[in-house]
Amino acid sequence: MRVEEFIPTQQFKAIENGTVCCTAPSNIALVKYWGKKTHQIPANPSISFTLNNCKTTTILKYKVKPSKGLSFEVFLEGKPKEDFKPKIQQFFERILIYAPYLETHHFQIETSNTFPHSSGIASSASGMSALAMCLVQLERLLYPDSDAAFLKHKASFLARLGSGSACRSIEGGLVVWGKHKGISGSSDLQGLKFPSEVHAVFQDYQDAILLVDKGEKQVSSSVGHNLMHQHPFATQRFEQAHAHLDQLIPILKNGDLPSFIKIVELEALTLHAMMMCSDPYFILMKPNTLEIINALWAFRKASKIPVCFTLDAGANVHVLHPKKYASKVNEFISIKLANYCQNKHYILDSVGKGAESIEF
Ligand code: 2P0
Repeated sequence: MRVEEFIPTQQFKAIENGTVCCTAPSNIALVKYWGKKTHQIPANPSISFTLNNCKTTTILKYKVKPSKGLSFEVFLEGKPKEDFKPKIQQFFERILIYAPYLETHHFQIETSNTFPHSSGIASSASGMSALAMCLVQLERLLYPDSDAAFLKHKASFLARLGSGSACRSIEGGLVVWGKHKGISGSSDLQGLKFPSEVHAVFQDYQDAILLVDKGEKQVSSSVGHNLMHQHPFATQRFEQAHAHLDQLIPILKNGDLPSFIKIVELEALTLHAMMMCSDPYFILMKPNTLEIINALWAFRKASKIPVCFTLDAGANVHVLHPKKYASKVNEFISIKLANYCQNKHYILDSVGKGAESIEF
């Protein structure tokens, strides 16, 4: 789709006030998005598993107002959340051309997460995708002729402008974002449900999220993305991401887990290697991140269970494994790996279905 197709051409219906509600999950990238061009265009394609349990629910209340301009309030778990406002203001400004009704209504945004806000789990992916889903639900009412499939594309398109990785949280299962020559329909503008055949083992893959550090990150993802502009290894990295996606396509079809593990772990370590050799350099892993990785490698070697790790832009470790090994892996986590987590906290998650609207 082209950008222009997301700009409404008709006048929207007048609706005085109302409420919509949506829920959207977080996602975990297998091939990472790290580096972007202007207008939230990724420097390379990425692919992720949509999660099931780590979710944001957003209630959006809207009311027509007499004068034009952006006007909104934000609440997290029922309390006013002033520090969320700048990011939402920027989001609304970016999408105003695609959502002109933002200027004619006052909005009350009430959001809550199934995971603790300070857990280090990317709440921007689930938060921005839940908000984008709410906006297209409103759009469905304001433009009653809108097509449901178009609105799903638009939710992902809008979510990307809030936070890049959020565009991968609208659809379920495996989602690709960014143009890739081997994936028909892939686009820099929005996420696409991975269109090729996926082996049964990946349909219900498990992700145990080990909460190594729940504190605020020292370097935000936005700063990290920007550091890829002058990065000495940027070109090679972006080429590597394309190559990894090429290699993953047959692996996702045939369920070749050793090859899957090699790419996923290499992607995680490359992401952090990029951070460690940017200017300025920084480290988001903590000593316990490495303790977990080493313990996991020893467990995999001894048990022959095809379990692997990936990392987000933080110290937490995502332990990925097929469902049939969940009880053995979870036992290992509770006995051994939980000791490396802050307050022994971890979250058991799995591949989920994506964002949904909820009758309110
Ligand atoms: C990803 N991350 O693919 C990568 C891997 C973190 C590490 O996308 O600036 O919050 O809002 O577009 O999406 C985190 O970056 O950045 C991210 P913005 P975002 O999931």
